Amino acid sequence: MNSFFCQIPKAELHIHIEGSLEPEMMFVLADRNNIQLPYKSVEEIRAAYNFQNLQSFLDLYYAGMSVLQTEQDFYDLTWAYMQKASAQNVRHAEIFFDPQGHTSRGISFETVHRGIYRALQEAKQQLDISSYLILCFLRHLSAESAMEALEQALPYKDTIPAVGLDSSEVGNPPSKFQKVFNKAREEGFLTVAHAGEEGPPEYIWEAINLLGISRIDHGVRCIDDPKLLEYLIEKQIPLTVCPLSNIKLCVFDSMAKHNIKQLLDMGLCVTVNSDDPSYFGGYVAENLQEIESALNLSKQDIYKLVKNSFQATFLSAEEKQTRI
Ligand code: ES4
Ligand code: ZN
Repeated sequence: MNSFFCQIPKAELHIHIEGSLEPEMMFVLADRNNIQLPYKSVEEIRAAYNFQNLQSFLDLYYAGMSVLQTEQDFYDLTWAYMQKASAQNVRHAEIFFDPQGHTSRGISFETVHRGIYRALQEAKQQLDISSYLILCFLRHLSAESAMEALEQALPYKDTIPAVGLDSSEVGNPPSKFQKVFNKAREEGFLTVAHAGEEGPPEYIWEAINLLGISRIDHGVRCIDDPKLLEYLIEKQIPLTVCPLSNIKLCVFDSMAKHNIKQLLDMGLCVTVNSDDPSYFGGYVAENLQEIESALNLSKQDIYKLVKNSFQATFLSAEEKQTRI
């Protein structure tokens, strides 16, 4: 790893905490909780991470979560990510968690939240990284299930500034969750949504017009809609792009074909993020390094990307200055 990509101060805005579960920790937690994994070694797990599309990844991602059982497990998971983020000079992180992936297995919302949030508080104290939590609704489940997750989050509202939308995109448009997002906004949550990862530009329009989003997660398929491009540029709606994720999930055939440089040159507010770093082979610094070499980015391009990352946070203007 080239130290420049590690040392440059950055914010990370698109990281699923469950997607930072490294195979080594998966074995430790499986042992601790007496869970039998369908793998014999760390190498065997890594070898299984060969995905054809988003769904083939999600199948392993949900299976991997099964080792997360206790508050301590969620703490350990989150603390490990924050240490990694600290080593890469991430100054601020906005972190997704998938409560329905846990409550559906009988783990309480409180257990999940307490473990994650305690690690974030300690990271602020000990590592000087600020963070926000974003509750993601699983879009392959019903709107009623999402509403239930929102209700469960209300007592913790002060510690969860935003809600988002993730999981299987195609066939589960943002419009399916309009009511839930309306309620979330009434309750004071900011909103984001995964859109235009595998799904069409229409899903990005829906996220903007029906869900009132402040940011789009992925959004790379905006390239197919000139009117949408114009709108995203004019309003400077940020895209949280995840280059290694897009290659691993075959959204682009190779990094050389990724459109992030094109979007940047057109004037969109694009940022670089890791998505599910354990599954996709790198944290945010590796993502920056991979696009730099594949797309011939200049130092100016890298500065612009990390500047955008702070611009696109939910921090106030004053807080942004103190983090950079
Ligand atoms: C995800 Cl890459 C991606 N896309 C949609 N949902 C997700 N959940 C975790 N990673
Ligand atoms: Zn994601």
